[in-house]
Amino acid sequence: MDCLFCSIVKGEIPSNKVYEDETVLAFRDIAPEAPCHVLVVPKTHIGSVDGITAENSAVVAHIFECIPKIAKLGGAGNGYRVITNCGPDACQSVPHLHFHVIGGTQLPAHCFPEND
Ligand code: DGP
Repeated sequence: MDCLFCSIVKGEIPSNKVYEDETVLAFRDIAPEAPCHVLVVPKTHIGSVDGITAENSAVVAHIFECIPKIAKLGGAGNGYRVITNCGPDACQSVPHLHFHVIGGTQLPAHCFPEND
């Protein structure tokens, strides 16, 4: 199966790596929306939040254990936001589960700034 983030995990496509261990890879987003914009992905393929099961959820727990360290390494000094888009209505563009870690600046209070 052709998957962009699987190719990044395998090193076939280069990435700006922030953190890596045996189950998780974190790398900088190609189109950053903040000074810190890191994507955290499981090395095994899970399509999205919809693909999380009792069998694979340990890797998701591990991702969340790693996120505070990744946020610090990525430059989110004073707080950050963790976002995952799931499915077309949420504009998920890469069908491999990933968590955006966004920070390094003051973020708007709401997802929809017009509600601020
Ligand atoms: P989403 O829209 O939630 O599926 O986020 C996908 C993100 O992936 C988007 O912010 C841009 C990023 N992205 C797409 N292609 C690449 C790539 O080749 N390298 C890197 N580092 N990021 C990518």
